[in-house]
Amino acid sequence: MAHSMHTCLLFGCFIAAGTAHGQTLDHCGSGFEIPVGVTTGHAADVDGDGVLDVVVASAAGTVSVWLGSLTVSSYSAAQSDDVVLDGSTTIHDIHVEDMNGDGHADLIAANRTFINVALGGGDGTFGAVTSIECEVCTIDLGDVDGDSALDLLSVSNEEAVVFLNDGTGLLTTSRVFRPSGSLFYNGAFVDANLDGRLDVHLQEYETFFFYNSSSYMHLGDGTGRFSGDSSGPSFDGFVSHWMYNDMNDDGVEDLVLVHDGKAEVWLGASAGPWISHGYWVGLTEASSTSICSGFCTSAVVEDMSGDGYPDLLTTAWANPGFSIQIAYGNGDGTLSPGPTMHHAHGEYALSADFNLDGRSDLMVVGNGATHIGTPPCP
Ligand SMILES: [Ca+2]
Ligand SMILES: [Ca+2]
Ligand SMILES: [Ca+2]
Ligand SMILES: [Ca+2]
Repeated sequence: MAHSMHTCLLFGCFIAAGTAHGQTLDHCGSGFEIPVGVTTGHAADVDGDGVLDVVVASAAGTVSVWLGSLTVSSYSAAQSDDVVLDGSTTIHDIHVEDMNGDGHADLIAANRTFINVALGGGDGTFGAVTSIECEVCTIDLGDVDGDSALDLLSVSNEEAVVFLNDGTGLLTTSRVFRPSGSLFYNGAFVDANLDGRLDVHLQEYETFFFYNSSSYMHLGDGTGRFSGDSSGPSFDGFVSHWMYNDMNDDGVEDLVLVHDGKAEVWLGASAGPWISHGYWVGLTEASSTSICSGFCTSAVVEDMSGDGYPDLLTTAWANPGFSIQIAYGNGDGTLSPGPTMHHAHGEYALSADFNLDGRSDLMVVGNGATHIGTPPCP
């Protein structure tokens, strides 16, 4: 196994106890509580000082921005009022990216009725909001037409749409995917055929066929248009998370998906043929690993152990609170069980280096608070 014996997470360390993944908690109970956060959040440097800041979904469907300090001793609200979005419903997806090319981080957030874009002032404040109507859409961002402006993929129960960014952060409709009778639940940008143009891999949940999930690959032509679909891999049950990341360090993006208490990794091929008899054959299943013991409320792929291979961080409902579970990537498309933590919050979790010590820390969001640092002692 490629993991270091001392896998440092949070503001403390998990110290290996005999086995490569047998970590026990060495240090616990410190970190910061931010008194807001309900469903999801994001960590990004929004004021350009080199320290990660925190953007979280507040109650009442607003977004709250908290600035980290260079001393990493506290977080302060960036503005007195939260960012108010169109559609005052639960926010389930937050991204922070530069949408208008001015070098300042902008906010992209989806709630149950709208995708909102708020341009950043570079100081942690976010200004006027523009929005697109979209019912419970999940989001991915990427430049599909080569103009350097990030375009947006939204996937809802009814359709998948790519919106082109006009360069100012305004999104206009480009291409609607809507095969008849389909229910799309997940999608991601990926350059699946390695031609330098982003493609779209959609996952569809079919209740009619015994809760089977199938997938479709749509190849991009580099202008914002996509060719007809090829059937890709199918999965049993409901896929809750659908992500592309290079899991085996070969420079080709691989598919990581979570469904029914399992995480599957499908490795992307480094050369064609991509399509055979109408089927997408550029993905090969590498592993299936138990995770979440039920439904994952969140799943992110990050290198948490510092070995250069992406790991999987998930949260799941426990009673009470949430369980937070790590599965370590072994660099070949397989995952090995890592530590499981318990936390009162934890509807959503991500890892990032908040205190600039070069080690991954944890941020958990849920139950009205955001915790950054070490989880409570077990
Ligand atoms: Ca910007
Ligand atoms: Ca673009
Ligand atoms: Ca492509
Ligand atoms: Ca790969």
